[in-house]
Amino acid sequence: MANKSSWFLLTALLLGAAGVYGQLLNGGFEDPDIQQDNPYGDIAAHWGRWGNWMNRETAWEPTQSGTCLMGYHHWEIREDTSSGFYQDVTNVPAGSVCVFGLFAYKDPGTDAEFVELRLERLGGFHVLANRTYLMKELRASWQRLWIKATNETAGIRVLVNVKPKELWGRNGALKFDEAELTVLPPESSR
Ligand SMILES: [Ca+2]
Repeated sequence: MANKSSWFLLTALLLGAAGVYGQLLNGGFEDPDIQQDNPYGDIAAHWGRWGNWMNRETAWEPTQSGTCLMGYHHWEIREDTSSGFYQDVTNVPAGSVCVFGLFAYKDPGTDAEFVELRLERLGGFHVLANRTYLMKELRASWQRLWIKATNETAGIRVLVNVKPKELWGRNGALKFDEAELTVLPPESSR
C-alpha cells in the first residue's frame, strides 16, 4: 500500500512538472506572427521556418484543433531542398527527458520522401535525437508522431523537417497540428 501511494505521488509530481517546464507556444498554429511585416499570416507566431511552401494555413481541412494548421504544399515544390519549422524552448532543465509530438495528416497520393522529427540543442544545429517517417507510414487521417531525447544542456529545440520527392512531378500535401512537448526534469532539479 505504501508503494502504491509513493507511485501515485511520483506520478503526480511528474505530471505537475510536465506542466511547469517546456511548454510549446502556439502548438496548434492558431496565432499568426504579427512581429514581422507579413500580411499573409502564413508565419505561425513563436515558430521559425525555412524552405518553401511550409505555411500556416487558415482554410485547410480537416484540422486536428481549431481552424489553423501548418501545411506543406508538396505539389508546389520546385527544388529538392527540404522545408521545415522549429521552436526553441528555454525553460527545460539540463538532463530532462523530453518528448516532442505532433499530429500529421497525409493527403492521398502524397509522394514526399519523408517527415523527420528532431530534438536539438537550444538554438539548433546539434541533434539529440531524430526519427524519420516514410510516406507509407503516414495515413490520410490524423496520427501522432513523436520523438524522445534527454537534453545535455538547458533548453531544447523541437523541429520538423520535410524532404520532398527527389525527382520532378511532386504530388500531394502534408498537414501538421497540435505540437506538444512533455518534459520530465531530472530528480536533481527538484
Ligand atoms: Ca490548429
